[in-house]
Amino acid sequence: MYPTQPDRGRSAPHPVRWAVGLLGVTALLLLAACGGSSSSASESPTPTTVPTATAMATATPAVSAAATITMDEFNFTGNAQVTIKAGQAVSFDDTHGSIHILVIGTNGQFQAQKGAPPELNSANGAHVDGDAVTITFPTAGTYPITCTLHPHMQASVTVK
Ligand SMILES: [Cu+2]
Repeated sequence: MYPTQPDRGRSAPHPVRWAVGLLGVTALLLLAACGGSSSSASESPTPTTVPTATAMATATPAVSAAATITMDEFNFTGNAQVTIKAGQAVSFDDTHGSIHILVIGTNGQFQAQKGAPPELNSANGAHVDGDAVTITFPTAGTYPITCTLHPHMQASVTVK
């Protein structure tokens, strides 16, 4: 019957509202799906890297160095004159596996200096034995550093 025609005309906006409603629901479902998939992904056990002996040996030290002074068997190599800020640390790094005994001073002779790090401000010195020793410099100053085993080795750390 034709009398229903006007009714359909008036109800014309409804399909539009339905479409909008469906879009909204679809968007919500997509959001829910995304949230669900991401949360399940994070819950799924992901294989973590098993720490190897090498990784543990090279683990980051508690104090990270602001500068690195490298050494070989008998010498400082590269830049042995570094400048850091008070409270920062220097890594004394021997990649060749040699032994050095680092002290404040020159020509292999320890000479105490006020404000120097205690590790270096002692005749016993800081022992580098095929590794890297990180030393914090708390006080501003210029600190000459020598090696008692190799008296010609001379480095300098300036702390601003
Ligand atoms: Cu040395």
